[in-house]
Amino acid sequence: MSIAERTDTRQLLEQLLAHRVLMLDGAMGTMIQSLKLSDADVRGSQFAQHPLDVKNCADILNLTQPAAIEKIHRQYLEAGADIIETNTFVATSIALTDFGLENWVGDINRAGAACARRAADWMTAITPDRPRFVAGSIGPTNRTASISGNVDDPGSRLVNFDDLRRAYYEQVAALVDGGVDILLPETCFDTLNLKACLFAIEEYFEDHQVRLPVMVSVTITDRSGRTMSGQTLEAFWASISHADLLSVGINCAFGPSLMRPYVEELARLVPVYVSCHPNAGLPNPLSPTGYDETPEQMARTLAEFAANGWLNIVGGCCGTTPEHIRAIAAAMQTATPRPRPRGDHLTRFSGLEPLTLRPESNFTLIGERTNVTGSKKFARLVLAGDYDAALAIARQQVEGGANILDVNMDEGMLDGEAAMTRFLNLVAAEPDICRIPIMIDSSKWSVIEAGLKCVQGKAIVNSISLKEGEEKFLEQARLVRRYGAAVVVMAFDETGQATSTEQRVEIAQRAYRLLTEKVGFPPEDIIFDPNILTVATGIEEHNDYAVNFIEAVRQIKRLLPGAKTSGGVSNISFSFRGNDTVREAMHAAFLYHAIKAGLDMGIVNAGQLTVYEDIPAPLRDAVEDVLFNRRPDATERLVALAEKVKPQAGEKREADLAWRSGTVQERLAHALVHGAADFLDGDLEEARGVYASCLEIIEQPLMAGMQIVGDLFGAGKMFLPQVVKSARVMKKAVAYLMPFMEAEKARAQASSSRGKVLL
Ligand code: THG
Repeated sequence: MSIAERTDTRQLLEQLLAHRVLMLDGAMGTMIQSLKLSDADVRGSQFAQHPLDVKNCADILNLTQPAAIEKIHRQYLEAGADIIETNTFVATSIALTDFGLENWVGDINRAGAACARRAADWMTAITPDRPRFVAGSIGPTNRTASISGNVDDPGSRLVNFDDLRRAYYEQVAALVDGGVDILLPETCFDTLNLKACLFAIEEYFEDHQVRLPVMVSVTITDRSGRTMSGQTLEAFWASISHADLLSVGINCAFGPSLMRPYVEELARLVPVYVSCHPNAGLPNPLSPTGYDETPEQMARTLAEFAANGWLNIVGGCCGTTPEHIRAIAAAMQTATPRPRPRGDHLTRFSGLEPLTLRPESNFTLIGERTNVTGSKKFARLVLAGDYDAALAIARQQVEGGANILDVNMDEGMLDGEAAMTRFLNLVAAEPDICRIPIMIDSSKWSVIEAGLKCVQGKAIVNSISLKEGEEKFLEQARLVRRYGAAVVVMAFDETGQATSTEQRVEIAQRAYRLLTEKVGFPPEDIIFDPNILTVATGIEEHNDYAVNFIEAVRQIKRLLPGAKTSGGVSNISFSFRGNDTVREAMHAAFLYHAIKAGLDMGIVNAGQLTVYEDIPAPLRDAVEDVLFNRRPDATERLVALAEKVKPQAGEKREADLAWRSGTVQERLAHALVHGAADFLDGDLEEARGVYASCLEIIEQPLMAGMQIVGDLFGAGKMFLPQVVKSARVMKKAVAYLMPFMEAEKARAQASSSRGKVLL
């Protein structure tokens, strides 16, 4: 087949997929085992003297027993397979090293592709109205890029992204050379391995000006529905949704029945075709195939999946035979293929878990403290190599409500690439941290790229810009896309940093056009940062910086559909370094107005956000005078006020306890709004003396407090993490009251039954 013909395969497949469920083949390994080949058969003459044991290397048979492999392919084609998979699951240099066959990658894959090609062409000649296809099977290798191979060092890796990328490139090149129609990375257990494979595939396509359809299949090894490397299915999809895929599916795992919820979820989730090729049930040593489901059982379950509208491509994995494929194919005769849904074009990021920005989503918080330029403490720890303590800062950002973690290692004394790699590999070993997506923050492209090679989730690159011209911008954007990340674009161009509203918006428009038209970047993966610059510096040109940012956000959101906006919030208040009271008031007020203008996300000190409503009125007015440049003496007045609210040097900020002098109702409301449980028990005890019953305490002061929380949240004056803290305090209060309520109930029952006796 010529390259042009192969490039048309996608179209042909899509036509077929529109009309019916296409059949994959079944297990290769199961069929090979049934041949009961001797060691000498496996080695053939070519490998008779090979120094290592190759008995368990099925892929060597492409060279030593090609007729046997071709025959298995024919059996599957006769059973009804439209697509057969090459016998090349192990054939990367990484996995073949176990057999000392790492130098045979090209031969094994070319021969594997040729066996399948001959079989498929033979069958297509018999049934010319029903073309058959060859999918090049690409396994996950036997190493994992997201998990340490050394229990004593969670940051170490036996394989990295570049090793995998190179190995996959070599395999892909040989498979395409050998004549496959489709590439099929399957049994993915670590999304970072898969991302390296997809990267290599794109690289190969670009180098050779060719494009083959790509099918991807993941395996769920965990009954909670996660991949081995810990991602949920939705997080997994976010990680690979950048790739130009024909289909996504699930294979291997525990057989069709236990796959049910995951196939259903995938069918709902992805706007590409869905495949499923399960094992023949659970392993069963007593069964001849080693698995416990009969062809009829499997066909029944898969027919039901198809009837539910979940399937486009179906076949079998471990333990399945041509009999299974025949039964499944018969069951698919009357099946209607799953209609391919339209994409929803929502912004999606992921760590182990997905983060989807929906129109109704709350403001997204990006934790700023894991930044060597933004936190002296973090810098000190990283420079000292105390990564455990550095990780604690990341954890504290997550616990403080960060939805995304910004990581920056730009410090002159550091090897930025090495520090980024080390830190992100350690983060990957902490499920409570790496459940959220990572924002890789650096002004050095090499550091960003080092970071991208460490994250299995869908990350965000922070940042690229037009500072060095269009060519560099486009080159970096293409790479960001190939790594599967979203991107922050700063409002810089060849002339420097944009400060006026017009400049900020114009640069965003120009970047948007370049990204969407020249790179094929989806708008929802673009995040514009129109520069949060410091105000109240005493320099007059700076006075409009905050207003200009807010206005630029408003216009970008209106003019550039789908794109998101973000900014580094703490920048705004650098003039008040050392005075956290004023800084936090500035951040809260700035955010309140910027979010109203459409700001989607912000880099903040998570856990250290003040509620807008809590800023004392005089301070809030002085801050807003500055932010909106409302009077010429705004800065002077804020500076004067700042002196009064400044915490004394060296003194730890005292918690303001003025609220303790309110009524018990006011105190309970305060505790709820601020998520403060320190005085809760005492206040509840006092309330028990004031209110008639515990139920009344819940129904009156506590519910009234939650009402305030709801109102503030509705008005955009509280963020979700703060509301969660409120809910926690509410739960604590109810738990405190519960035993008293039980006692009240018992008393009430006792008195009512006494009443009955008296009657
Ligand atoms: N846009 C984008 N990325 C960014 C920024 C931006 N990344 C970096 C920065 N700006 C956002 N992050 C921070 C982090 C910390 C602070 C400010 C911005 C900060 N730190 C204290 C200070 O410097 O006073 C440090 C105090 C301490 O050491 O504890 O204010 O705009 N895309």
